[in-house]
Amino acid sequence: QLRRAVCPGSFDPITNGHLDIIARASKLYDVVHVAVMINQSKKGLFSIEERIELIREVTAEFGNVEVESFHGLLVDFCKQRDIPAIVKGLRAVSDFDYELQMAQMNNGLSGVETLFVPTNPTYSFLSSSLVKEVATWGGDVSHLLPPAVHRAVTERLGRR
Ligand code: COD
Repeated sequence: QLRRAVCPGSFDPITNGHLDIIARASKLYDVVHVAVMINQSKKGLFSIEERIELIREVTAEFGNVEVESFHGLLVDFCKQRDIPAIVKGLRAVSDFDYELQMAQMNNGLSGVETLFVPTNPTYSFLSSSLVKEVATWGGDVSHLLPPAVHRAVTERLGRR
């Protein structure tokens, strides 16, 4: 039986921080599912389809990553695909409170386990929202994004 895990998120857009966690998970598991969770109340810079396309492009080299979107609870995504583990990156203590709550809630709902991978310190300050803010005002974010994603962000926000 294949060992599966999921890396969930909004990925609006995927950053080098996300990619680092997915790459590390892909070495630990046979199949890594990347779940782009749909949150209607958050209007993104990229559509769900665009996010999936970008993630597929930058994870293709790993060879064992499957990307799809999901509307609903993460535990239901896991149940439907027989996924026993959620892999999350932890950036700082500021992430910890909320991540612990979600991990305990998800475990209580369905028994799914959450594994935390410590973020590569190079990316510990990195989030999709900060990237978007800095890029909006013309700041250089090229070192924080895979090249294909950087191109997409520059195109979407316009060159300055
Ligand atoms: N370094 C390492 N890891 C990182 C970095 C970084 N710089 N940035 C992000 N990550 C990792 C973190 O593990 C993070 O959780 C994940 O990537 C996704 O990040 P984002 O910002 O794209 O996604 P979020 O925080 O919006 O994702 C939240 C979820 C979508 C996972 C959560 O809301 C969820 O599970 N929603 C589904 C509905 C549900 O089941 N709700 C009940 C939860 S108990």
